[in-house]
Amino acid sequence: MAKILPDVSRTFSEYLLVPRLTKRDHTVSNVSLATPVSRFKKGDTPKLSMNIPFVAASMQSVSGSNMAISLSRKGGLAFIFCSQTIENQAAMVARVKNYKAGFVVSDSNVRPEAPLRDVLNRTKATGHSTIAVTHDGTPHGKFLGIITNKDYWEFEDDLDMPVSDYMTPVERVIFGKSGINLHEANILLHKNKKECLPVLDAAGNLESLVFKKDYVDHHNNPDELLDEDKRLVVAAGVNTHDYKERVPALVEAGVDVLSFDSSDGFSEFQKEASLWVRERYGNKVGIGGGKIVSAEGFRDLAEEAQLDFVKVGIGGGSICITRTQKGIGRGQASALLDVVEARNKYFEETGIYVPICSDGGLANDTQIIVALAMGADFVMMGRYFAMCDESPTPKVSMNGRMYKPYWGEGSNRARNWQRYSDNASDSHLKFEEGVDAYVPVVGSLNDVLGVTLAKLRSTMCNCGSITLRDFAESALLTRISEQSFVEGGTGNVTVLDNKNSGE
Ligand code: MZP
Repeated sequence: MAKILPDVSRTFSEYLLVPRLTKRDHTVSNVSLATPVSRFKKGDTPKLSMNIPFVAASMQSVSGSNMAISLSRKGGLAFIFCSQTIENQAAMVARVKNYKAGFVVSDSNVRPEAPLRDVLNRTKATGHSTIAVTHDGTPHGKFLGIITNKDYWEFEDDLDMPVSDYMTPVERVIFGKSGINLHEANILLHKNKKECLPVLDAAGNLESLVFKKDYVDHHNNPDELLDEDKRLVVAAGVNTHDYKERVPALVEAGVDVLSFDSSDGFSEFQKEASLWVRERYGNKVGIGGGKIVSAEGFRDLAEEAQLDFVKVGIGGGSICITRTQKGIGRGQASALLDVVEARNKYFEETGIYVPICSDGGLANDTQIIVALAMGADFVMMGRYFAMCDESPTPKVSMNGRMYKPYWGEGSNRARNWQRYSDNASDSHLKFEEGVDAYVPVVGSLNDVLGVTLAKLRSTMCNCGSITLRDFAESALLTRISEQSFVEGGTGNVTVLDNKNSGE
């Protein structure tokens, strides 16, 4: 006979945090938001951690390479979407990986005989104001000089004249020799008051460029997630259909962590796929998966599938209609609490900690904070990031406001990519699990994330904790009635600007 779980399915908005003793050292500047991504043994350090507990969903309208670069620079990760060809996804991964290595392969180069106009056009097209001059215009040709937008005036100089008339020739360029390390390169830039340092091999060929702006950027992004070679950490979504071809291509492109993207991850398909990746790559790449909503599902993915992290949540996503279409799912708070309990039990029994990601359905900053208090090591969000400038979609003006398109991976719009690839296996699709929608534009990731992180840090201090682990272990939550929910908004006042009225 069918069993019925004892409690109803609950959501995050049904809970409030009760403050605990704030001690003197519980200040926002002391808060660390570092959190594990890969499983680890008690006492060990996880192979992969993030500096903030946020990841962007593997969705076409959320996680392209721009989002991946921006979020990794803030200390989180965006899972580059897998609903595209393997080649395109691998190229996006490679773009993030090559974004900034300190030593950048010069991708804007000209020959000395080229007209000045070429430099101008290239600068306009790429935004790069510094262009290397090599004998053949290639990134590793013989280095002959450098030209920047300070060397010419667009409306004064003759744009048909050769670049060699305007460039700073190699004899007058400060350069580093092959083998120089990043610290030494930055010292040279600083001492000589330069913006860009070419690095040349013994034969005078261009190897790479080092920019002052990257050094400054790094200092402005102290939480940046970097690998051992000082390249950005990059994540990607994968599926259980073409993983034998897709995963090798992504690994080749430099991916650090993968996540199986499936609306229901409690399956033998995911187990098989995960074990295949593990057998082939060991711990070289992290592997997450899901989604599940029960202790039983967690145990299967943690123990049998050996996943690094497990995603929790079915049907809560803002664009998701799985619950109404198929009748499966569970309230996100109930699912998370159940899975966290199972994870803690697993940790006690085995000494292995498996991070948990609460995926989807977070409607505001408060719900993010409650999810972390309930024991999620990090949260995955789609809508939140889709609204930012860095998501891959164009801005659209509607009724005087700016919006961006946002659609589910289970919508026909997302699934249609296969029509344009070799694999048209979904062309028989009969029903959708996601909708096609719009979300308001909220601005840059930097600003949006800045506000959320400030609220999170402040709440953690109210709750007497300065690490996420302590926050989850000591959190005291209360369920709220409809009346107390209303009490939480403004009361009996006329609000001038109702943005923060709680309504
Ligand atoms: P949200 O942050 O927009 O509420 O939810 C994002 C999450 O919804 C994703 O991480 C993914 O797990 C889930 N998702 C994506 N597409 C669909 C769909 O089409 C979906 N049903 O449920």
